[in-house]
Amino acid sequence: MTPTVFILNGPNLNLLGVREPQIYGHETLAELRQRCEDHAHSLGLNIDFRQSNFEGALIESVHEARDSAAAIIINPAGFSFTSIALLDSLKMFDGPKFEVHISNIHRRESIYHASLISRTADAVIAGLGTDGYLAALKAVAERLSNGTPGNTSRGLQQPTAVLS
Ligand code: CA2
Repeated sequence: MTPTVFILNGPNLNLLGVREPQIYGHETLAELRQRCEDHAHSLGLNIDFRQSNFEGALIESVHEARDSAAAIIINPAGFSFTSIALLDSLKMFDGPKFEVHISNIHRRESIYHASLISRTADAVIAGLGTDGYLAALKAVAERLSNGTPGNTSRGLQQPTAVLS
């Protein structure tokens, strides 16, 4: 079965491509979604791409991912720096989880430096623009095919040979 990756986007990212293009670029969220879908299919993955401005809705998506997703890619946006509740929900997800930021949060004002979500993310990609989502998808595909933790029955096939 083709594994599904949840791609979750936090508050205000619905305005991608509309506001502050000097920071976030010109691509809209709909265009990004299409690019992610195409890239995922080329990697043998399905995606479920969501955006919400509501903390609880994002948390419920993470809960849903526990049963239906092999991995999570999340751009928590402003909730990165405030939401212990979102952090707690992600801790309950056993598969690979990658945090993506379009901008390089470490080069910005100090309020953007300390992501709570990074405490549970397997990896953080920041500053690659929206290509960071594609890089995360590639990393997910590699993780799942390597059989590293998180590759459960929901993931890709187990490797045919295991070196010891
Ligand atoms: O760089 C990122 O992806 C961020 O997660 C974006 C967040 C910001 O709080 C993080 O520090 C870094 C802000 C998202 C705001 O979304 C907008 C989208 C388009 C135009 C303006 C804001």
